[in-house]
Amino acid sequence: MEQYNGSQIVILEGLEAVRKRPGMYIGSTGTRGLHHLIWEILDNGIDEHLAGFCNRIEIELLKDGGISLTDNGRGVPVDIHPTKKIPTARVVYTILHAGGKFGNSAYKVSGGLHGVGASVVNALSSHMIVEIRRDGKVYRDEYRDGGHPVTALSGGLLPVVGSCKKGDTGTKVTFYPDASIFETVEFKAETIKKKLKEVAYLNKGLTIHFCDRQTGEELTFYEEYGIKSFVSYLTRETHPLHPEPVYIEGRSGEIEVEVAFQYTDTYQEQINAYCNRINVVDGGTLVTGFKTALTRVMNQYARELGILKEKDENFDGKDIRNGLFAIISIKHPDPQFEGQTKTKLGNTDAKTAVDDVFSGEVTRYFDKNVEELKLILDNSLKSYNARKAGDKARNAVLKQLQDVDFKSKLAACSSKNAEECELYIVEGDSAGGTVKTARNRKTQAVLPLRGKILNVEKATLDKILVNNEIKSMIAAFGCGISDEFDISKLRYDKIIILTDADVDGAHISTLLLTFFYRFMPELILSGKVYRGLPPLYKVEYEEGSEPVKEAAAGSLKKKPASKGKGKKEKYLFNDFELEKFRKEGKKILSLQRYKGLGEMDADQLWETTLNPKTRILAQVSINDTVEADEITTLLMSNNVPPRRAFIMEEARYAKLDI
Ligand code: 0RA
Repeated sequence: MEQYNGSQIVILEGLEAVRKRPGMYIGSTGTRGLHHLIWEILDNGIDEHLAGFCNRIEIELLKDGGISLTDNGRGVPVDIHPTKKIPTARVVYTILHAGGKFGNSAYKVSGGLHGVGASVVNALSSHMIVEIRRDGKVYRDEYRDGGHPVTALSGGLLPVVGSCKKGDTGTKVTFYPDASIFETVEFKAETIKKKLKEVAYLNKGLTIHFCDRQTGEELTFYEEYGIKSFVSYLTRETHPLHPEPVYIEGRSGEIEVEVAFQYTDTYQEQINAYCNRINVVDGGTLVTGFKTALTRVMNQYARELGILKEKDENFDGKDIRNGLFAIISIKHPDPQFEGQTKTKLGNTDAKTAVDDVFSGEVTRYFDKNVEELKLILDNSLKSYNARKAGDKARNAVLKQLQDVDFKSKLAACSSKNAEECELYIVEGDSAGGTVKTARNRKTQAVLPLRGKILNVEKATLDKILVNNEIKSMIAAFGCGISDEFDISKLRYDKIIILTDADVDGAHISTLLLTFFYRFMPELILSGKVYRGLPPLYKVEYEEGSEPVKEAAAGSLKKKPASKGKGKKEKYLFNDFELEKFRKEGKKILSLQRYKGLGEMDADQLWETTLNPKTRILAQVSINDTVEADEITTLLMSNNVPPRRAFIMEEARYAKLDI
C-alpha cells in the first residue's frame, strides 16, 4: 500500500463524513439507499451517452453480491489532475462532489439525490474496482473500506493492467456495498430491471444489457423510439384516437426538448415529465410550457377549422387535455429542482423552451396530419360541450337537491352526528326494504338503488346528473360534487356498498366506485368507502362432542336457540371458508347458498351484514392515483379478464371491522 500524502488525508476525511451520515447523501441506508448506489454509477454512464460518446451500458449482478457497471464511453480521464496532482480518475472516485467539476459534460445531473457523485458510492463500499479503457490500454484502481486506495501509482499514474484496441474505450466500476452501513446489501433484480426499462425509454438508442449471474437471467433493454414507445406503453389498455403517438423534438438554446403524446377515448389526463431523466413528479416550468403551448395551438386550429365559431369561448386547457397521455423530457444544463422533495422544476427558461419547440413542431406536424388533428379537436369539443352542459346541469341539480320536494328513497338515520352515522347503498328495492327493517335506525341510513346505475365512464356530466340514483347519492352525502365537493360536509363516517355476491353485484359496485372516483375521489382517498361482504352460505350442522371451532375470521356461530338439540348454524362468507368447514368433518344437515341479499330475513341480515360487531367490510383504498386511473380505465374498458382480476384483488383486502 502506498503512503498517503497530505491531500489524501483531506480526501479521506470527506469520505468519512459520508460514512458518518449516509442518509444525507443517499436518502437512507435501507434497500432504497442501497439501490441508489447503482443509479449513481448508472447516471455517470448515461451522462456519457447524453454527451454523445456512449451507446451501451452493461449491468452485471455478481455471484458474490457485488455489481459491475460497464459503459463504452470515452473512459474516465487518467491523466494527472492539474491541482490535485493525482490521476483524475482517482479524483472522481475519491473526492466529494467532484462529479460535475471535471470535464465539461453539458448535461450533468444535479439536485435531488442524484449527482452526489461516484465518490459517495466508494465511501459506502467495502470494496470498489475501477477499470478504464483508453488509448489501447486498460488502467485499474482499487479501493477498500470506504474509498481507501490500495493501488500503488507508478510515476504518479494508474498502473496499466492490460491492453485493448485503440478505439475500444470505456469505464467499468465494480463495487460491494458496505454491510456495516446498509441494513441489507442484497440487490433486487426486479428493482434494477424496472429502472433499466425506464432509463431505456428515456434514452433512445442506448442499449442496456442486464445480466444476473445469480440466476443466469439476461435481458437487453433498447427502445429505438424512446419516449414514443413509453407513451404506447402507457396507453396499452386504452383505445387511442390515433394509431401512433405523436413525437416531437427540438432544441431551444442549450435546452433539448422531447415530447411524445397520444389521445385516447378515456377521460383521463396523464403527463409525466422528466428533466435530465429525473422524474419531476410535481411538474413545474416544463409542464407549464407544454400546457400553455398545447392550449394556444389547439385553440388556434379550432378557430381556423371553424370548430369553434366566433361567438364561442375558447377551449379550456382541460378540454384539450381530455384523454391525453404525454411524456415530456428535457435536457437542461443547469436544472433547479424545487420543493421539499426536489421534484418540481423551477427554471423559467424551461417553460419558454418547451413552449417554443412544442408549438413550432406540433404545428408542423398537424399541418400535415389534418385528419388526426380533427379527431383530437372533436374530442376537445365533446369535452367542451359536456362541460358547458355539465355546468348548467350541475348548478340546476345542486339547486334541485336543496329543494324540499326532491324525492329520494333515502331512509335517513336519526342521529345527525356524522362520526357515528353510516350509509348503506343497497342493490334493489327488496333488499333495501329488509335492510331498512333490520338496521340500527339511530346510526344506519339506507339508500336502495334500483337496478344498475349509469356507467359514468361513458357518459357526460349532464347525462349523469339527470340520473335519479346519482342525484339521490349526491343529496344523501350532502357534500356536493366535482369542483364543489367538500368532504367536511359529508353526513356519514362510512359509505357502505351492499350488493349481491354475484357478477351483477360486482358490476354495480364497480359502477359506483367509478362514479365516486371520477366525481368525488376524496371520498375514496380518505377511506370513507367500504363494500359490505354478505355471506355466501348458511350451513346447518350437528354439534359433535368436540367444541365447535371458528372456521375463519368473520364466520358466525349462532346460538342453538330453538333449532333442536345439537343443531347449529353458521354463515360462511366464501368458498374458501366452506372448504375449510367441510374439512372439519362435522355432519352437515343442510347447506344454503344465498343468491342474493333478498333471501335473508331481517335478523339474518342484521347479524351477517349490518351489526358492526360481526359484519365484514372491505375498505376501498387507492394509494396511488396513477394506478387508480389505470385501474378505472381497466375496469370500465371492454377488456373483461383484467377487470375480474382487479375485483378479486380488491376483495382480498377484506378485513374484519370490529
Ligand atoms: C468527462 C471527460 C471525459 C470522460 C468522462 C467525463 C467520463 C466519465 C465517466 C464516468 C463513468 N463513465 C464515464 N465515461 C466518461 C473524457 C474527455 C476526453 O476524453 O477528452
